[in-house]
Amino acid sequence: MNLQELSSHVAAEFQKHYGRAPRWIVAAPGRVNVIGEHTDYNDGFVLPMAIERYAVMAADLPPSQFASAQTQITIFDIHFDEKATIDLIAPITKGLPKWSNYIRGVLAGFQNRGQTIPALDIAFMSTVPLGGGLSSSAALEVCTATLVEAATGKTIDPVEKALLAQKAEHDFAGVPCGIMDQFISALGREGNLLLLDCRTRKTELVPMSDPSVALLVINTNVKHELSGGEYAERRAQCEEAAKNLGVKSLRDCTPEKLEQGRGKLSEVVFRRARHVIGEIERTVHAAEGIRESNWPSVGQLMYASHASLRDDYEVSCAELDAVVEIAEDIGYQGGVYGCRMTGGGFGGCCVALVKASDVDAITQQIAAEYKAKTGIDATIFSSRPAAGATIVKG
Ligand code: GAF
Repeated sequence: MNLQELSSHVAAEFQKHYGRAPRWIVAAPGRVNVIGEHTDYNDGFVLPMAIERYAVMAADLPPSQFASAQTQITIFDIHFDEKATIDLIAPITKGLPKWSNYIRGVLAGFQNRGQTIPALDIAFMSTVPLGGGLSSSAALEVCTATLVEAATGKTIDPVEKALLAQKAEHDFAGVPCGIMDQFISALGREGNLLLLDCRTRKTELVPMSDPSVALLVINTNVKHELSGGEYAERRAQCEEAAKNLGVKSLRDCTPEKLEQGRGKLSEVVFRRARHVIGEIERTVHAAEGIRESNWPSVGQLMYASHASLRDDYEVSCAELDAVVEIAEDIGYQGGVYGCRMTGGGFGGCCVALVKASDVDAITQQIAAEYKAKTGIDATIFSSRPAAGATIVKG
């Protein structure tokens, strides 16, 4: 479903559920990170792209005759046929159902800015796969923030909006994430990747418009869960490395400096730091490679990124490794330039850079060989770089 079709579908569901047409429709995309993994919370670079998979909300003010509805937000989750209500009288806190916390967190962020949030009736649906490492939660957060902007008529700076959404993830979902996912969902531009310097928060668009290449997203359908503790543990190990090496963050460390300081780090922490320092370099080079359409070079950087995430950072899993091995076997001759796991890891998706003319053959081969190796059906799709959050109606 493209965004137009999805928006129409959500509007129709709103009409069915609430008995009238929505006044606003807003959308925010998920993302795939081309390269630059676990670098955002180390002040490094990331290179994500917004994908044509979206969280969409249709909304209206509640009818004025329902007094009780004037102080609450009602959200109807179309896919799961489930309803959540959020009371606006008191400061917003965590609650049930669990998914409503992403929305609660963002609304609380607006409350903290002193913004009055209107009562709303909302219908919601997302085509970003859940637990697939494609930032379904960031899409929901940024979508919520965009709805508040539409309904109040007050827009906020997109960088502040991304930070507000990130704080929701920290405080209401318990994941101490970096800033990549919310940034790309808020600031993505059609036809472009976003090179984000997570230290300065400066962004640079990197056009990805060469019709001869495509990005394939391969979902292992092994669920990833970042609130399990491993993500927080990796983050703490990076902080420990920076502290022991005497730098503000790993962004300030070179491979030489790391080697000199090796004795100050445990073996595991050394490997974590080696990944981050190498990955920051690879990301900058990959952005150059994309600008020059040097696809073989970008592909090699993607393979190197995967090896480092698998061996040094230890956030891959057997299924992600299986996909990358299959892609490597298909190789350049078969149209694959490079492949790597994407996102937080421990399951979720791989991203592959491929020749556009070979997309169908590669998709079929990866699906068949992945099934044979793991017994699991992969879900594979390609996406052009999509735009960030938008107000579709209103
Ligand atoms: C998750 C986090 F939310 C991001 O901030 C980032 O750290 C990513 O994992 C790893 O690169 O998606």
